[in-house]
Amino acid sequence: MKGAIFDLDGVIVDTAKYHYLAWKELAARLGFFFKESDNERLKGVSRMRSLEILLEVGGITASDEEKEAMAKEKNDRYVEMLASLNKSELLEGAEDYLKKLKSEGVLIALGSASKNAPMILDKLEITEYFDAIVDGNSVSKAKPDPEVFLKGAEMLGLDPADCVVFEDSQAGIEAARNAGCGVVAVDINGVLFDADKYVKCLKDLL
Ligand code: B16
Ligand code: MG
Repeated sequence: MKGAIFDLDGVIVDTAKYHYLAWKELAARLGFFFKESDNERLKGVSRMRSLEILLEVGGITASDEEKEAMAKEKNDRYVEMLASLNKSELLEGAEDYLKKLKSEGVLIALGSASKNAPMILDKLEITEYFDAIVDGNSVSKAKPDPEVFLKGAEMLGLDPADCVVFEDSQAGIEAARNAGCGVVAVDINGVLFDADKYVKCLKDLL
């Protein structure tokens, strides 16, 4: 491993709980209850695609303009909820593992679908560990398309085959495979497959 490419939500921090609360509020305003089990379908998925899934669950149709407004409403609320996000919410072992890789000379990139990723890294005070950041602002094709990880490897100046991706979503694992990277699944619930290695959290790698 010359390069390590990390997904954000579910690997470094659990932002999924805030995504869920913000989507649930939007659903309530639209007149339906959005279940936590349905929220599983939104993990690793882009903001717009997440909204489409939510509307499908609620049986609601909306114009593109209305969808833009709804996505903004949800994101404004989500960002508000992240106002007090800090280091204490880093998942177990995340910072120590980043430190370990740095000390071993491994290059580090972020490969996330989130457009809020740079702000989240700043709040967690871990931006300094990253040699490259690929997020929802810089990719056009969602996982399982390999774009996010190919770009990450390219920004690190490495061959994808020399990079290992750390992912908590099945679409992300497939994206890593499609990119030709190695892949470690961060799999709390034991539901992921097709990875090279499985851990519950990054602490297991220390
Ligand atoms: P945003 P990841 C993903 O992060 C989340 O898992 C997913 O639930 C979210 O919809 C997506 O980011 C977009 O996030 O609305 O902040 O742009 O797992 O790819 O780090
Ligand atoms: Mg994730």
